[in-house]
Amino acid sequence: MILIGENINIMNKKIKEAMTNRKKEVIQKIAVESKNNGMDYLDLNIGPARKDGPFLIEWLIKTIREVCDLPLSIDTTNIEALKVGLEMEGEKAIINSIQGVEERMEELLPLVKKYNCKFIGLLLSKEGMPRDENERGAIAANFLAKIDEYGIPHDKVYFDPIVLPVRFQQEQVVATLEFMKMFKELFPDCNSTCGLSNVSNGALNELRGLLNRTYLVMLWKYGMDSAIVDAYDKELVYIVNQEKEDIKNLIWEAMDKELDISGLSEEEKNYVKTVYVLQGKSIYSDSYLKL
Ligand code: THG
Repeated sequence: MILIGENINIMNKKIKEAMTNRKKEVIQKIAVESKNNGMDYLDLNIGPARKDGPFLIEWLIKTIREVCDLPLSIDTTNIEALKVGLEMEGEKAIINSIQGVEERMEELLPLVKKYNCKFIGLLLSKEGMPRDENERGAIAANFLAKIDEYGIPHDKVYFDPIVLPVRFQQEQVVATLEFMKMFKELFPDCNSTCGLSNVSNGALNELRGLLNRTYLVMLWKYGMDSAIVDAYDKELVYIVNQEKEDIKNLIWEAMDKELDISGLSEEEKNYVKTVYVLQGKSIYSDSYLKL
């Protein structure tokens, strides 16, 4: 499982302030800590960065390169900024992301070809968000046809089936799982990734890590190759590094059958209840652990 640290993200107030005022130390601290905590990549999310994009990304990458050698995932809708990043990082970089919409694919796949880099193929179409696992499959198939047109090897793509918040869109959380169940059969030589923390957006803070970790382990069972994650969730890294096999095995077991949880520890009960919520077998509510 390849882990991409999500924490250098302009949506976060402190990071936004550090980017605006070019405060190196704030960014460098997160980069170093993300690597120390076990991340394989850093996601640099600068959003639309309308005017300043190319300067901002150049500053960010230089700043990070003073202290950290992790490869980067470049997350911006500003194409000029993206090009600057690709020029600096070349084939090590990941473009985050290219939407499965004709104009976007035609604009950005040539960059993949030029720089020989990887990219995240976001399973959105011109109709917007897919409604279920079958629409995700159709968008991915159409995307792959375009990838072939450009002669791009399949291992360059990381399809992102779009993770949505369980608090607001529980049925979409299930659809993404159902899609991943079919993924390796439909697209055997392609990779997969996702923005894991989306699943817990809007949920109570004390539930977020539990929801994120449980969902990652569930997606992993179906072959998810990578995820954009909170680099400060140490428990998540332990599980991925197979230092918490009891928890992983429990989650995988709960996915296949209704477990009697009466003899389990509090922690184990919480994971099992979370599996049932993420499978759509129990309804999400802020108090689901107490039921
Ligand atoms: N797919 C792809 N890229 C993505 C996403 C995706 N990039 C952005 C996002 N989704 C993944 N990254 C994040 C980063 C932060 C959070 C969620 C997803 C997050 N942050 C908390 C918040 O906003 O409440 C806390 C921020 C903080 O620490 O203060 O939830 O789906 N390809």
